[in-house]
Amino acid sequence: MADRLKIYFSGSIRGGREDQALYTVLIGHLQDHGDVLTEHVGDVGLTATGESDTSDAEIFARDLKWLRAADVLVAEVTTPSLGVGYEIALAELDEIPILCLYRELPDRRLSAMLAGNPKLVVRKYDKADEVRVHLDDFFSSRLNTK
Ligand code: 6K6
Repeated sequence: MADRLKIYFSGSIRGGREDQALYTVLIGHLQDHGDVLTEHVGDVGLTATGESDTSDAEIFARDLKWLRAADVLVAEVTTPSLGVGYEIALAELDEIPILCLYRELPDRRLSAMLAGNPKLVVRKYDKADEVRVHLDDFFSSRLNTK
């Protein structure tokens, strides 16, 4: 049997947890396509200002290792996050295929550094279930590039 894909899911943590419940749903959809290395991003117990048993240096080293091992990066980019932007840039440098998922909101506009980047696949959606189609397209068309 072929190895399951390793998927790095990026979503805001210290940038704000407004979309935490949505991340959980998206992670569930992603698990239909492979193993999500970063399931904790959807964890309701992980708050923007909360403490964790793991130091920032350990989080950085662990996440970097997972990112470098990933076959694909999928990022929810509606809530702006320095960490998510950083992970996208690293994945781009490592030539890991990247899908950015974005909800259009009246008071938000996606950074030009993502919206204008031809190396990224950026897909807009409204409800979480609409993402399934974007994931099907992305995983069927992009993954032979690595
Ligand atoms: C506990 C309380 C607050 O934060 C924690 C534990 N932090 C993290 N745990 C795991 N991954 C993290 C953590 N902080 C950032 N990341 C990584 O950066 C994740 O892979 C996210 O995709 C991204 C979020 O960055 P920020 O800048 O929004 O935190």
